[in-house]
Amino acid sequence: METTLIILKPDAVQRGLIGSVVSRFEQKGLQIVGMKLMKISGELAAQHYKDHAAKPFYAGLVRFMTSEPVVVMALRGVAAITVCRNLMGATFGSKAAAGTIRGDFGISNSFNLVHGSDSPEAAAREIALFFKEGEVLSYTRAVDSWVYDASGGKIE
Ligand code: IDP
Ligand code: MG
Repeated sequence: METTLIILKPDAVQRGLIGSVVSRFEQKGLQIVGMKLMKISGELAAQHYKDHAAKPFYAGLVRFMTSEPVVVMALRGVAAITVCRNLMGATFGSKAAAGTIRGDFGISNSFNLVHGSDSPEAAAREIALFFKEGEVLSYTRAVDSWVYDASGGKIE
């Protein structure tokens, strides 16, 4: 099992797409283990996007991400990092495949609805940035016995 950080960006919140986007992840079988509505500070945005600091779009990205509230989620599941990136689609809405979140709900390069960690190291770092100790929960869902096949003694 992996846990990844997902952010529903200000455009998703402003456009009333929180439910639709969260549903994509839930319907896939991912478990929500952390979730909150928050406004990202300039300092937090800078830490989160530190690898992009030299990019030409960096200033606009930080302005966008700190402009209005976001929903941050920690999602857990088998291969959750790759699964979420696949559900999200390519970075630019105009290029993202139909059927993905970005492909179905957006067309912009920068206002692309959702952030997802891109590696296990990034996921651990980003979860620690956005969630305090105790805010990411472990719990059992009754439905997990139908989301995963555990009949053979291991999760498949
Ligand atoms: P990702 O979100 O698909 O991992 P990254 O390359 O990590 O894409 O870029 C982070 C975010 O910066 C993107 O989600 C998007 O909001 C924004 N961004 C990336 N490239 C551009 C660009 O060329 N123009 C404007 N915004 C961009
Ligand atoms: Mg990225």
